Amino acid sequence: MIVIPAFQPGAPLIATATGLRARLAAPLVVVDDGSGPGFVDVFRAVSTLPGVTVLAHTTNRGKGRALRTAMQHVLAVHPAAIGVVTADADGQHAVEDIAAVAGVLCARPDTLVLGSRRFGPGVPVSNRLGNTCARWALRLITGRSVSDAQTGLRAIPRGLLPALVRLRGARYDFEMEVLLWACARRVEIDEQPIRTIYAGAPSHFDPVLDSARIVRATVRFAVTSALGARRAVITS
Ligand SMILES: Nc1nc2c(ncn2[C@@H]2O[C@H](COP(=O)(O)OP(=O)(O)O)[C@@H](O)[C@H]2O)c(=O)[nH]1
Ligand SMILES: [Mg+2]
Repeated sequence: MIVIPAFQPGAPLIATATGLRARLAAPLVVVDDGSGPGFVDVFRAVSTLPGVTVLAHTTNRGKGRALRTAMQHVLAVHPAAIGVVTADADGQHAVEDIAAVAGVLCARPDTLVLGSRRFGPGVPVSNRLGNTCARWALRLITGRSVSDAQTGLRAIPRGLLPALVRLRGARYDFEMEVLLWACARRVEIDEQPIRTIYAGAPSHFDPVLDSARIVRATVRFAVTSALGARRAVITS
C-alpha cells in the first residue's frame, strides 16, 4: 500500500499518482486533509485512476493525522498488506525511489525503510539544521543513528501500524515520534539513498510552530521512556 497525505496539492500529485499506478501493483491511498474547494479537481483526477482511494478530512488536521487515517484504513480494509509506504504530495519523491523503498519492504517485511536524502547544497539551510537536531535527539534518547530523521518517504511494516496509530503527534511531529518509537523498540532500520527534488512547491512547514511541536513530542517521548524505565527498575 502506498499512502500520500496531501494538503492543497498541485499537479505534481497527479503526476506522482499516475506514475505510481503505472509502475507498481500496490494500491494507493491519498488523504485530502481539508484542502478546500479549490483543490477538488486535483483529487477528482487522482480518484479516477484505477487502484486509488481518496480519503478526506473535512478540515485540515495535519500530516500526522492524515497518515494515521490512512494507516487505520489499511488495517481495517487491507489486512493482507505487508505495510505502508508513505510519500509526499508535492513531487518531492521520484516514482523510482518510492518503488525502490517499497521493494526493500517486500524483501524484508519487518524492516522500517527510510528513503534518505543527501543534504547537498540544493537543500534549504533550515531543513538541514532541523534534520541535524532531530538526528542528535534520536541518538541521545535511543542510542541509534539515522542519516535522515525527517524524510517523508518511508516503508513501514504492517506489524508496527497498530502501535503507530495510537501515537499523538498530529503534524510533522508524528514522523519524529514514529522514528523514536521504532528506534527505542530496536526495530531494524534500513536506509535507501534517494534523490531530493525541491521543485519550488511552497512548504507547509512552519519553522517556529512545527519545530516547537517536534521538540515537544521528543521531550514527551524521552520523559515517558525514562519514567517507564524507572518504574521497571522499582518493580523488578
Ligand atoms: N495531510 C497533510 N499533509 C501535509 C500537511 N502539510 C504537509 N503535508 C504533506 O507533507 C509533505 C511535506 O510537506 P512540505 O510542506 O512539502 O514540507 P517540506 O517538504 O519539508 O518543506 C507534503 O507533500 C504533503 O504531502 C497537512 O497539513 N496535512
Ligand atoms: Mg516539500
